[in-house]
Amino acid sequence: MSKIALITGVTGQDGAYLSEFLLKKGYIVHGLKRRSSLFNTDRIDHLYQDPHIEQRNFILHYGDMTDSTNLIRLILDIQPDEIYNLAAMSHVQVSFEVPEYTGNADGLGTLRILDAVRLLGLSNKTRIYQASTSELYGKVQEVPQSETTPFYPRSPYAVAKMYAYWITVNYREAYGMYACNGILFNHESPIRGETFVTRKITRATARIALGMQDKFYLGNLDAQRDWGHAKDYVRMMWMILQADKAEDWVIATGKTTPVRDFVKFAFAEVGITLEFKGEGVNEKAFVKSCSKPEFAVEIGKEVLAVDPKYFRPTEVDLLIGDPTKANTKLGWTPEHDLQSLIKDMMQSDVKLMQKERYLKDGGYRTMNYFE
Ligand code: NDP
Ligand code: GDR
Repeated sequence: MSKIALITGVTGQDGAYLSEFLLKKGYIVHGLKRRSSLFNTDRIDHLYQDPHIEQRNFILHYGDMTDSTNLIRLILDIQPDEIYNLAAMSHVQVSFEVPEYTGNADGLGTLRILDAVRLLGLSNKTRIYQASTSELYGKVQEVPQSETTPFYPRSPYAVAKMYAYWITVNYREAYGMYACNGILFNHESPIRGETFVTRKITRATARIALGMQDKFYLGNLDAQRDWGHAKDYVRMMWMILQADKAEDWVIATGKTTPVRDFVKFAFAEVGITLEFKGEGVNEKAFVKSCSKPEFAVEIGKEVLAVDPKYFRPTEVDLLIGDPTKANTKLGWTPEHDLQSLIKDMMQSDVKLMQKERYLKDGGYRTMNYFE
């Protein structure tokens, strides 16, 4: 018998990679997607199966983390062996703009899943993975951060995720449910959302290298993050739910890098060396040299400036995780490092931008219905 999984947030970066991973393992995968006025399934379109096929193993349902009755009905119908609760308003800066919604979807949404499983009498059957985050650590208390490091959340997003973390622990302790937190540090990929810093950098770098854009703007270049590859991290989500005992786990690479260096490494992938000048809001990056003729950018050109609008009211300065527990108890080791992650993202974004340029040059790019 195939195992049945329900993934909330199936249309997101992790939802897409996890769907692929579980399908390859022979699971029947159900995904929760939101209704939107435009298609929002780009990342999982290659997995789509016609609803007229009888024996489908990838099935999508409309739903929302703010809608309890919808979640109860779906869990009742699906009777999942495993739930991966990945759905969230996941952008830290945006959470300052929509704090109440973030609390509802990211915090109470987790409670809705846990309580649905309990109310439906599935506590002994359904294992639950909660997408917890290194943002819980927030203001630096100790480094590296491990399962025992105290939390100090620094955004409405992190505060909502803190509720989700503790309600998961509480349902495990109160009702004996198999419910786990994966405290995942930043993980990226070619399908990372375009407004997260890594993807913003790789997209802009590709466009600048191809002569499609002059410069771009970032916020805090000093922030340091422990960046891994999403493919490695979704494998870990599954491993967490296969462990004998429900526990909480830190997943990280154990290395940290400033945003500024990520920029340097991304440009290096297209043969461009950058020089940074100035400090704080006046910091800028210029092209120092260019070794790949196909990406010839003028020497001395300004390609990056700081825009304070991307600064956060409260910032998380330094994240570096200690994955010792996952390494030793679950045998997890990542296949990617930062360099291979950046290479993967850059190759993908260069290809994507080359396609975009080709369509634009051919006059096919404009999709303005009002022209
Ligand atoms: P994404 O932003 O790429 O995906 C989020 C998903 O949640 C999307 O499918 C989105 O739908 C869905 N969603 C948002 N709000 C709701 C809602 N109210 N109801 C139902 N679905 C909703 O995030 P990632 O894939 O990067 O992250 C997955 C999870 O892991 C998130 O919970 C995130 O907070 C957490 N996390 C991520 C880390 C990372 O570095 N990527 C690190 C640690 C934790 P739609 O496509 O329609 O917007
Ligand atoms: P983060 O990721 O907040 O760590 O949350 P993000 O990529 O948004 O920011 C990382 C760091 O880069 C700095 N930064 C910028 N960030 C963005 N988005 N845009 C900019 O222009 C920019 N310039 C500098 C930020 O200030 C920050 O310090 C991600 C999300 O996936 C969360 O859902 C997840 O929980 C955490 O990772 C772990």
